[in-house]
Amino acid sequence: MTETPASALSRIGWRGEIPASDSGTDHRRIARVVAQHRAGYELHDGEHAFTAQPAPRFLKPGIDPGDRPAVGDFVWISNAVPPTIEQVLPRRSTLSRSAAGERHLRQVIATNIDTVMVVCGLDGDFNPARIERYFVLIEGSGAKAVVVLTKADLAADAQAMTDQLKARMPAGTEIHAINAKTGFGVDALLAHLGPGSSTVLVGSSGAGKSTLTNTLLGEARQSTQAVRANDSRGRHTTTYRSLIMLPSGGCLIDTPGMREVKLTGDESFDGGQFDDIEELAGECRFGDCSHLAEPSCAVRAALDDGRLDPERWHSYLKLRDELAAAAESLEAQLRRKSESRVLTKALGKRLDEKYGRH
Ligand SMILES: Nc1nc2c(ncn2[C@@H]2O[C@H](COP(=O)(O)OP(=O)(O)O)[C@@H](O)[C@H]2O)c(=O)[nH]1
Ligand SMILES: [Mg+2]
Ligand SMILES: [Zn+2]
Repeated sequence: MTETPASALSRIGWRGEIPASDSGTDHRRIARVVAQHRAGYELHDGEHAFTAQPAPRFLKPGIDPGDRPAVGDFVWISNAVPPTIEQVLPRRSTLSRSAAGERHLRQVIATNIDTVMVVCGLDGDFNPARIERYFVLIEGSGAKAVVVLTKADLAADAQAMTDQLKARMPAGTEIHAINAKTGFGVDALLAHLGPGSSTVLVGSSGAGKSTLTNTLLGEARQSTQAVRANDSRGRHTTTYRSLIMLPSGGCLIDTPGMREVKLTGDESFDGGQFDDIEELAGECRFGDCSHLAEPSCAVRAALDDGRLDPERWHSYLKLRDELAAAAESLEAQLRRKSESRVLTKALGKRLDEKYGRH
């Protein structure tokens, strides 16, 4: 097979120079991971879709799941049969969350994306606290967060809900109310979906991510399903993440709904999302003010006179505590890992001494 031309790579969201293959092996080329299945990876080189297997080192049990190829990755492929993913190219952004379960492992949602669209329905799905939570998750990803409010046609007053959210989010947050089915309002999203761009859709199941994907595609490629009437919940019709090339030139990653938006511990509030609250807390008389009963508490004063929305305050407290707990468990996990690496090394050394190096 021949090398992938730059024009084809740009169709799959590649920007800039094509790096030289560094290992000196012949017949290596770049492709992008468009989907991951139990049986292997689906890739695209801008011209053709094909399947590939990960190199054996990606399958070792000890490897950080975050280091395995993920949807959105640009990878070096060898032309073995079947083709093998030899190497993951450096990522320009990575969106991860903490995987469900007790072992706090990070799960990569998508890589090399420019924009994360947080999709939320203006029906019973509408939940500003959840959107705030997504923003914390996205903060350190390297991508820009945009809010897409779907089902504007179902809301009694879509504008009022949009304004309510706008008041709560950081100044300058892009919020678009749309009808994902008819495409009303979708033009405003196209600025993020041009050639060379990559966007991932996140949000609850039933929010309208696949409907929006189909509308942008102009065809019903992603299957969609009606939400339950009583709680607006979806039924997880989309079962795996997949990267799709749009007629507008950009790449779009549709994802299954997330039941849980768990922080990984790597996030921070440095993105400025809660600057106003942190500024208020800095004005309290006591540096370690708990904002519960101390005199001259600037936070309570702001809550009392309505400058600070109590829901936003609670959401901040919750996320702050959760972030601290996640950071602690992430650190413990990394410590355990480095300890076990030291132990494995020590064991290897003892065996070498006993039996000699093979
Ligand atoms: N009325 C209306 N229905 C929508 C809109 N967006 C999605 N839906 C419906 O909501 C249901 C769930 O949509 P789907 O795209 O499968 O959600 P996903 O789980 O986020 O991919 C489907 O029945 C869609 O037709 C919208 O903007 N307006
Ligand atoms: Mg879907
Ligand atoms: Zn205080």
